[in-house]
Amino acid sequence: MAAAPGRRRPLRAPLFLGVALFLGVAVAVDRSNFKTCEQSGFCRRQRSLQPGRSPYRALLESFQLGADSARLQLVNEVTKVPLLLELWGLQGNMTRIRIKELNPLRPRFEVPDVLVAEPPAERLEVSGREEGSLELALGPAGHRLLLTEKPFRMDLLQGRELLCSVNARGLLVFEHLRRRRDSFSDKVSSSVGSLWERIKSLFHRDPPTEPPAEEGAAAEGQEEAAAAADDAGDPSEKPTETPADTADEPGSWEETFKTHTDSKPNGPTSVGLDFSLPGFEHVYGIPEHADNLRLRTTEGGDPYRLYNLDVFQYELYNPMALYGSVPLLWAHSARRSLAIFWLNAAETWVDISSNTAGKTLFGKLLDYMQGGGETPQTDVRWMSESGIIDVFLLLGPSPQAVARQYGTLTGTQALPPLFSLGYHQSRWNYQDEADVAAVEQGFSEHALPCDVIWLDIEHADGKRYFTWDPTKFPQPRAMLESLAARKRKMVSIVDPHIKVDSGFRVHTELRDRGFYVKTKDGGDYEGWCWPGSAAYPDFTNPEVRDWWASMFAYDRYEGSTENLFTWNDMNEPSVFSGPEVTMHKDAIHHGGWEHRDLHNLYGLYVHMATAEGQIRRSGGKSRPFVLSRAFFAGSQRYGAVWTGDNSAEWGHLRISIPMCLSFALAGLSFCGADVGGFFKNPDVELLVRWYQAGALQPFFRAHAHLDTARREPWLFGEDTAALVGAALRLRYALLPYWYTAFYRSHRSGLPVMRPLWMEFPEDPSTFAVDDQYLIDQALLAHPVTEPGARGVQVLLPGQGEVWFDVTSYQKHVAPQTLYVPVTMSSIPLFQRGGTVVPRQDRPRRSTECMHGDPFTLYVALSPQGTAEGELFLDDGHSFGYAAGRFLHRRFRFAGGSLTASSADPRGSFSTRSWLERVVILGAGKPASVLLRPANGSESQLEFQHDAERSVLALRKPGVGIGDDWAIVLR
Ligand code: NBV
Repeated sequence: MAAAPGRRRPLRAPLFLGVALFLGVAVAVDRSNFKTCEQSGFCRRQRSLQPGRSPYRALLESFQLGADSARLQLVNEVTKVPLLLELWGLQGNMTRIRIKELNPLRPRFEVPDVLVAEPPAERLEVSGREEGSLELALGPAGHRLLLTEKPFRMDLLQGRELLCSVNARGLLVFEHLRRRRDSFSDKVSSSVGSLWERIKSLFHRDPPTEPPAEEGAAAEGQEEAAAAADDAGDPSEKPTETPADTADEPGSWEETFKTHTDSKPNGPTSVGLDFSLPGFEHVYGIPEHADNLRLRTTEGGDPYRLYNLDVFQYELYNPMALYGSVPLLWAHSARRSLAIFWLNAAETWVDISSNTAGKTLFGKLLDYMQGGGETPQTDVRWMSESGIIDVFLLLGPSPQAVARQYGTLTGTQALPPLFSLGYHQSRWNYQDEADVAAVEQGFSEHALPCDVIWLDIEHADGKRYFTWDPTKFPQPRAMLESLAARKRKMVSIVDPHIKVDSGFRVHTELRDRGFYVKTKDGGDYEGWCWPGSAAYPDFTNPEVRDWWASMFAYDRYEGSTENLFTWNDMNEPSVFSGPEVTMHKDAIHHGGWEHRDLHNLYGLYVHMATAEGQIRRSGGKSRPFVLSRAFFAGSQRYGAVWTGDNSAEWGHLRISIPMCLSFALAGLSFCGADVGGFFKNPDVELLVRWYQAGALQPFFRAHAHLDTARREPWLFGEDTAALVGAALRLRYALLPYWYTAFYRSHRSGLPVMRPLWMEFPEDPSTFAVDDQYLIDQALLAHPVTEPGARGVQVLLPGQGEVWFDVTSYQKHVAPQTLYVPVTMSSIPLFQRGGTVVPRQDRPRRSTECMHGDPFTLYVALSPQGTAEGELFLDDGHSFGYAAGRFLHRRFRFAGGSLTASSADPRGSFSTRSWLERVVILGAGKPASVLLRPANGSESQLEFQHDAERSVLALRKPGVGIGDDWAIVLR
């Protein structure tokens, strides 16, 4: 079935025509639509400053020690503008550094609503003082912060080990707020026009050939600069009018990109800072980029950009910004992990450099032989357009500790409703109610499990979200009820751009209440998007979020029912007519903040308000499911995210793994990529491989562009349907494990999908792997992502460990790189020896149908003959678990016995589910097997032993899944 011709409305703006014209044609991203660092005024300004010449000095005499924080002033010796530095040693091994203007002309934006609470602090103590430096002891982990006066620098140490230096390269930049000089003073000051050139010549030099930061040289430069500044009068009297930094550069007070002019009424406001990480060669994180898991150095190219953008047909392996941003960067070495969380929601660029970049292993070896060589070091430089500097150093030391630390700051992954871990069938668009019914029936007829059918923008009446197209979807409630009768759900799209139409109630209410984002001139901000002219609710305003949430009440979103959930797309926000396809930076939000200050937060707020709406419509009882395209730090608290508009290409299938892994490192565990690829038509091989890979990723949804051919799994013949069916059934069988993994992530902050190095942190061979990963701790996935593959090379890590092939039960000794031959039905997946994986092996139509089904435990023995695992169980949809209505079971195998006990005695939940089978991998043949229920009499269990594969299968223990028992092998 192809898309019905002529059903798209004619687009009104020429830009729309352009968009529409290239919709069907697969071309790569039009890079000219998006800024390079050079085209982004503040990035260019900051990047032109060379290392080693910091004008900042710490005024040690201003140091004050408070109850739990320390503060002191920094002064820019050129501009004389003072900054306030605040320091905290936070509980749980974190340090917070905040730098703002001491006396700003106006308040500067500080990111709200991202931290879940003010993180509790440890007591600080001054542990040393010398001429020109001061040392602070931070909390019980033995961390010390050494503050150097001139140039200002901070070194964070643990014992004798230097973990991180701040401003060691002298790249602290704080463009203070100032008044724009009028044309008269411009003329007067033209005599000092050359001042800027003089100062620039001091600070914008070619990189020094000698290592920088010799105090003398730097101080000399600063003195020269200060003297030059003094020529222009005493700048400290009127700091905000001092032209003595980059304020006069072109683009500082107005910036034009393509046809768009940014009025920049506040002038230059950017902030930047560098962090040196000795001992670290591997850095990760800062999603979203379509790049490798391990970040690359950015010298000679653009920095990684964090600016939520709707990038049409994004390219792979580059640092361009995409739909979401999380300013969290991880560093990992065999010795430890740490992370830098840069809490700033403005446009941000991140430069990465390294002293080992480009060096071969041989080169490094040569260095070592010639006397040790340099300690490897990575330098990271953050640059943001506005706001303040607010940085958290998460000091690990283990990867798990870093993940936990980030979770305590920004919250953990929301526990998804169980159905949302099932399979989702989407396309742009299912045409009408009959189409939805046919798709639903297709899944039933082909015995393919599916939990959710999705409706894209065409379902609404003229892209008026919260409504239904009266011709195509005249009976939404009946449609939803018939899905509910089949135990399936639906998701409808609700985008944040609202059609400007005086006959549309959603619009008129928002307009009348003054709830839209405003232009710089005070009118409602309007832009072009799918509905034509559209306005954008100001989600940064809590009242607007409250109103939006109220829109999901069953009587306000007419036709909605409790099995209807939500998809927020285009929430970067996407504005077809705006600069870089987004909102003008000088648009005004609640509180008078410019869009510039908080751009990267907009999508998070949309997600937050929508999730809140779903909770509210249920009277606070049900867990929401909301998928969002844009995100920021903390978005994990509101639901799922996906990697946007990918393409039906092998490269896009491959990159879905490192993309979701880097999301996971940034706290966003519920990640997926459009299965099959959004643009273009996948061939059958790619489609099948994508289903197999998608079945092993957290959010599992097939989705496709409007102009692609239909691709429901049964349209490609029986063989394909069978292959897809097998992948779907594997997913469903493993749902108890996925659900438990999500619960564990929700509780701990640890990701569900993990890079290998998180579990094998001391093994450098895992550090750059991004074609395989772990699902929680027990399963290692290496999906096939190459066309025509006959085999895959799987790295099985762990000295002295074993792994079991989940399909063949074959045991492999680690560490090794195993060649695994594959056919079209292969989904390479391994269970780690020493773990227990719960499954529900009865194929069903949807998760709801599996409710009460029995469980099988897969016990994979370690070489020591031990294993351990968990199962979390609740009603799958309510917040009851938070009030103790859950079961959290622990299974342990040791000394020939498998025992079941409670992992958390606070929970209780009654279920009819029972234990159907136990499969023990790596077991010898017992003489007999005894079941000893805690409350009941002992009995013998039937078993089968496969000697060749050392697999012992125990039949029907029959105990309740919530019961305590022991199974003893004799
Ligand atoms: O709503 C239409 C699409 C949607 O299908 C896709 O998943 C989103 O990422 N949407 C983007 C807008 C148009 C994309 C060309």
